[in-house]
Amino acid sequence: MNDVSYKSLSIEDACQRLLKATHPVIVMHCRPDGDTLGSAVALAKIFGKMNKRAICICADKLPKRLEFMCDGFFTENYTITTTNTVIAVDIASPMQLGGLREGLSISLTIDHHDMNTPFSDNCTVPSAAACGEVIFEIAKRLIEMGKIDAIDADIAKSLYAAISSDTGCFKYSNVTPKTHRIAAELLEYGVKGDEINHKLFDCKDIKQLRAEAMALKNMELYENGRVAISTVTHKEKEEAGIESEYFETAIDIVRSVMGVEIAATIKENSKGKFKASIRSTSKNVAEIAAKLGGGGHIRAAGCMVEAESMDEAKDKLLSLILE
Ligand SMILES: [Mn+2]
Repeated sequence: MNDVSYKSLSIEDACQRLLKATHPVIVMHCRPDGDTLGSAVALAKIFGKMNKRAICICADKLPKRLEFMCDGFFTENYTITTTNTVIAVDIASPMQLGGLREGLSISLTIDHHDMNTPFSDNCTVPSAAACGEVIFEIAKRLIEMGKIDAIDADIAKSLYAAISSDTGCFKYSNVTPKTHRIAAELLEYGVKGDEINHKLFDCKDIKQLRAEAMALKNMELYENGRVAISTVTHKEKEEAGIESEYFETAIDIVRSVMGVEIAATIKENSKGKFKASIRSTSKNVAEIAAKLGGGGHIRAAGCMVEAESMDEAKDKLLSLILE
């Protein structure tokens, strides 16, 4: 992949690429979230308006809580040939293609991450809170070009879910006035925001709640309560019968403790593989993650911690946080 320079595309360029696409296959990032799924499904619906049948694929299984967003476009049974135009959404680096990394020829990536490792020609809008905002801009441009008639309630629903998902229900620091303007417009198209937000944020699988309870039970505070770290070992997960996917929101419990400025969780994904998620209200945690070979945003980052035991992983991370 070295020595290849990929083009940065404008919204207009991206639209031109979409118009030329044949048998579109839309790829989501591994460990899919609401933004990658909502963006992919919205784009598939936009293709539908241009009489192209698109499918949405992912290296990993969809978490149960997001299944309501699929609308029949997500599939696990597919073959990709040279006649398919492959488009990636919400993917910042080739790593995030997961098991699909080998053998996929991606024509276009539509994304919003500021720190990225390009792996195809890409239309990236770092000011967008969610990839869903970029897809919205693309839909608006396609309307101006006369290529689709409108953003209907069905497309609007997917875009709204994507944006709400990546902004934590419009409450993270990535939210801009424009985010709200787009969301307001989507509501005008008939989206039931309350229903979507209930499904995304208020209703949790019992396993997810048990995972959050475990995160709280295992949480320890340092530095007079300014740092909180919670751990869960492979053994603990197995004994509780809770799979890794249910621990995605455990970090939110840890960071919700009053006074905590830096929150982290360390999950032992499989034996000896320690995955850390770090959140901060002040310190640059992307730098901490980078020291361990990971990355992310200033306030939200992640990495793998090389260690023989959970205690060692925790000590390593804690000493970097306290530096
Ligand atoms: Mn996103």
